[in-house]
Order: sequence, then structure tokens, then C-alpha cells
Amino acid sequence: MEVTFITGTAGSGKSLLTGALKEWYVNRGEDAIAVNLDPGVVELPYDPDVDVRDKVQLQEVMQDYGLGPNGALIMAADLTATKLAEIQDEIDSFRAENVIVDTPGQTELFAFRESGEFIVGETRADSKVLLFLLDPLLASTPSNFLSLALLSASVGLRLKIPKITVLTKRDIARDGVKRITEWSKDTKVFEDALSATKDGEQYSLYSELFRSLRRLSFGTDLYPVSSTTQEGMIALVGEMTRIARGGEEFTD
Ligand SMILES: Nc1nc2c(ncn2[C@@H]2O[C@H](COP(=O)(O)OP(=O)(O)OP(=O)(O)O)[C@@H](O)[C@H]2O)c(=O)[nH]1
Ligand SMILES: [Mg+2]
Repeated sequence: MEVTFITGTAGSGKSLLTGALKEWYVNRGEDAIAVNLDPGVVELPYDPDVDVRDKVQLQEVMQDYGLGPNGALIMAADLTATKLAEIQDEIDSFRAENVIVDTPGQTELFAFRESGEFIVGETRADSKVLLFLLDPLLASTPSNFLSLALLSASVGLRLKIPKITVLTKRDIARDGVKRITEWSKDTKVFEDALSATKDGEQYSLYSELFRSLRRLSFGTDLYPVSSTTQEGMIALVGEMTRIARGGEEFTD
């Protein structure tokens, strides 16, 4: 069983990609299930096979603990971790080869609290991979892109499993995706673009950080996909499979 955890900033496309990946596998005759670990979500663009909301409900957490929405989200994330054994049993009962896990909207709740690290670490699977989704509409300037690449790197460091950085919304952000891909591949292109913006004042800091990220291959190797048109899905699933097989080249 391969488990894929989908993280990324709010609105980056985690839920839509969860559904799209499941559909991708199912259309190719492979077993796949979608797991929702976001207790706060109201509507999902897919039908979850396992849903944390059956065990942890945000409204109830607010009432039971007298918390506001943000406090309740934090508490709900921690309560999710206490339900991991039950969630795992449900996942196992499907005996699916591919398990796609959608995580809470606020990625810091999942990535930077003990509960997220616990869930990722303790989930039983033959292999685990983390996707960090980078929204090209948010990464609109070199410094925004760098901030998100740093976040991607730090989420990967926290959760300690192999990570793929995915550029989402490829169908509606073609220019953005092209620009970001060029920045990510070539330090000079990134630095030229950076110096042309107001953030050029911080040029040395940004370019030093960017060079470090590239040197360590952290978050700058990008897979552009569209969950709507499925463009880029072959390359992404190929990389997921390569990681699951322990780094072998994937040919099909
Ligand atoms: N055209 C297009 N829209 C997308 C794509 N991916 C996500 N969206 C849209 O972006 C918005 C956010 O997508 P979600 O999948 O809900 O993102 P999320 O990361 O799960 O959001 P939260 O859980 O609320 O943080 C929705 O309106 C989606 O329809 C894509 O590949 N193409
Ligand atoms: Mg979502």
C-alpha cells in the first residue's frame, strides 16, 4: 500500500487533486481510496472513502471545549491524531493499493504540530510520499515563489518522508507556471527577475536563500499539474511510483 499525503497552503488545490488522483488510478484499473483528514471542511469535491468528520466534528469541538474557530481547528487536528488507529483500520479494510490523503486547509496545522508529524510517521504503509502543492497564482513574484519554496522545504523537513513539490492549476495559470518553471531551473533567470522587482532591495538575502535551496535540491524541482484537465498527471504519478519503488527509474 502506497500512501500519499497532500499538503499545501490554503486553497492551493489539495482537495481537488485528491479526487483527481483517485480518479486517475481508478480509470486505469488500479485500486485507490481518498481519505479526508480535514475536520473543518464543509464541502469536498470528491466522495471520501474514509472521512475524519465521522469522528471529529469542528462544530462539536467548538461547543464542547468553548473554543473559537481557530482554537477549535487546532484542537481538532490534535483529536485527529488520537483517532489514528481507528482511521488506519478503516483504510486497511479497503485493501487498496493507493491511498490519497487530503490534509487540513491550513497546512501549518498539519505540518508544524506534533499531531501531523505523528500521523505521517505512524501511518502504516509500504511506502509514503508527501506532495506539497504550490499555487502559481500565489507565487506570482520571485520573492513569493521563494517564500513558498522555503515553506515546501520546511514542511518536507518536518514530516520526514520523501516529498514532491507540485505546481497546481496549470490550466488556468499557464503564464505563471512557465515563469516559475524558468525561475526554478535557472538561478540567473530568477535573480534577474528578482532585481527587477521592489524586493530587489533584499537581493542578497533572497538570492543566497534561493541558491541554497537549489544546491540542496529543496523544493525547486517542480511538477506542474492540472486537476481539471489532468495535464501533467503522468509525470507526477511516475515520480510518485519511482519514490514508492525506492528510487528506481519508472518505465511503463
Ligand atoms: N482550474 C483549476 N482550478 C483548480 C485546480 N485545482 C484547484 N482548483 C480550484 O482552486 C480552488 C481551491 O481548490 P481546493 O481543492 O479546494 O484547495 P484546497 O487546498 O483543498 O483548499 P483548502 O482545503 O480550503 O485549503 C477551488 O475553487 C478549485 O476548484 C486546477 O487544477 N485547475
Ligand atoms: Mg481542501
